[in-house]
Amino acid sequence: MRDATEALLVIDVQNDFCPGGALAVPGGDEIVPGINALMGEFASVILTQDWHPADHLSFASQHAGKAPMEMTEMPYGPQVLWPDHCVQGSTGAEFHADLNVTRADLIIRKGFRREIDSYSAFFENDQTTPTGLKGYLKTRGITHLTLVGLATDFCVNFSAVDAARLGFKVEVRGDLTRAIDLNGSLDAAKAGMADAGAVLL
Ligand code: VGL
Ligand code: ZN
Repeated sequence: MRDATEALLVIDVQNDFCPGGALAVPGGDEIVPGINALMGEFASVILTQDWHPADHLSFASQHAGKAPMEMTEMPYGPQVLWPDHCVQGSTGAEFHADLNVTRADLIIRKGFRREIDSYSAFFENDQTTPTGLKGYLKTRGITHLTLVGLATDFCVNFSAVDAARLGFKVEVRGDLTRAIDLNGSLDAAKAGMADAGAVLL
């Protein structure tokens, strides 16, 4: 067992990001057994849950003439338009049925404001609106984070970069993530994590 300064942060292991889901990440379900096993090493396990209102502005369906995976401009910058996914209360928003959610100390939901998407577990996509996770971790004395989950190049990447910038020691277990890989996003994510000092194992 690792000590109390270390936590496992499990990003968005939800039905919609697994095969058969609305925004399926190839092999997204393959990582669940390994994540459950890794939970056994950590005293503290934190889960994130993508949690959008049905009319969320990251959905292509909210933009006339736009298709999923096209880009738009939001007040905070460029934004990928996604298929409707992880709608609050839907089956797609639930965690994968085999994920050991009982081990979670905290479940942090994100993306619940219609106007702002939120990839990172720490800040929404405007890069300034906090989720509160930083305060939770700091007040518990947690300084080291291991990240796993979905998707490597979006929510895991943004969470890892923000965590490293906030001063946490960050390791991403690449074998326990899977990527969307849209227009070079995986290579960009790897470079961005390395720049920020997040170690990709
Ligand atoms: C995610 C796209 C949209 C993720 C969430 O969990 O990586 N990607 N919403
Ligand atoms: Zn989302």
